[in-house]
Amino acid sequence: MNEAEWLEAIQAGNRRALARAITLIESTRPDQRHQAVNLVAQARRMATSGIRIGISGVPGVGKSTFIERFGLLLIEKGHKVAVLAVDPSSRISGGSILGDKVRMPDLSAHANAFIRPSPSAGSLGGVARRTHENAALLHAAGYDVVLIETVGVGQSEIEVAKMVDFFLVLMLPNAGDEMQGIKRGILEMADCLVVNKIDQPDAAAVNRALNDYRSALSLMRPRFQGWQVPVLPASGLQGTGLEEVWSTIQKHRDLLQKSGLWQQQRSDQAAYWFGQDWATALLEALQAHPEYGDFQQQAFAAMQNGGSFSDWIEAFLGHFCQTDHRAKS
Ligand SMILES: Nc1nc2c(ncn2[C@@H]2O[C@H](COP(=O)(O)OP(=O)(O)O)[C@@H](O)[C@H]2O)c(=O)[nH]1
Ligand SMILES: [Mg+2]
Repeated sequence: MNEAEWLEAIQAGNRRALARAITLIESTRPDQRHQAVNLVAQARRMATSGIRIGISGVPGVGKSTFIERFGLLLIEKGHKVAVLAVDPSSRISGGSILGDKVRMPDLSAHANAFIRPSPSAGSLGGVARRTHENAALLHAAGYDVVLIETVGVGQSEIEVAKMVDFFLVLMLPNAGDEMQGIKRGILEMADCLVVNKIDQPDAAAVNRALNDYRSALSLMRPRFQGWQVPVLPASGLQGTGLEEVWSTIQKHRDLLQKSGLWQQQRSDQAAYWFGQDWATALLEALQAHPEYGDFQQQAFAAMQNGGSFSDWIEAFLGHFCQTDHRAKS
């Protein structure tokens, strides 16, 4: 089966073809990586509609619960929903697959939903890249909404923000008192903030949190002109506030599409991930060269004796790039 036929099968709803493609994407073998990049590039050309939504927040804030209710609501509206996760700790805990499916029992059982746990192999960069590629594939497979859950700790949020059209951040109501401690970085990335678990009894804390976040955000420069980041109350458990979140996402999309920023953000992101693949593939190709290790050791030894780093980089490029180039032409 060539790539075009493979994608045709995926588009036609063949789950085995989709599963095989995801296995390919999650492979770390260089030849399979290269094929995966081809497949994803074609998938991206085929599926130009669809939306990717990142959902972040500290562990326990209610992301998985929210995603289950939100996903079911979107299916009711006629969408097909896929859920992916970026959790670099899933290799250590090992429980992410089971955990997410157990936490989303109704969604994972639904014919119009597809849930894929975090790839567990490799670095955060590798995990994120594969999630980004899986999202493109899932759009091609007809899952027009892809929800990406990420643990709210540092770098993984930044990676997810680079692969989504809309970045949603869940907060707890009682965190309002700790506004000082909230990382400015996450507010800067958010397209919408949700104060979750408003079903819990302390209504005063909810209102305080809503006000605190609204005033904090009003002091910040908007990421997109004309978009003031909304702060919405919700309860993922009870399903309240979810309609408002969805209409906010649609408003955001309309605004960005009108100004061309939607397409701009997409192509910036595609260029970023291409750069990651490109750099990894080049490095792997160089490292596969039989003299690579010796050369690096020589450079290291020379540097210990006062050698110049840039001289060695120059020497490296001369040896591995120009000689190879000349040999081929
Ligand atoms: N009261 C209340 N509890 C919730 C809500 N959403 C989630 N929870 C509970 O909070 C805990 C963590 O939820 P989970 O969705 O796994 O959080 P995650 O770690 O952010 O994915 C679970 O015990 C949920 O039942 C909510 O809206 N209200
Ligand atoms: Mg979760």
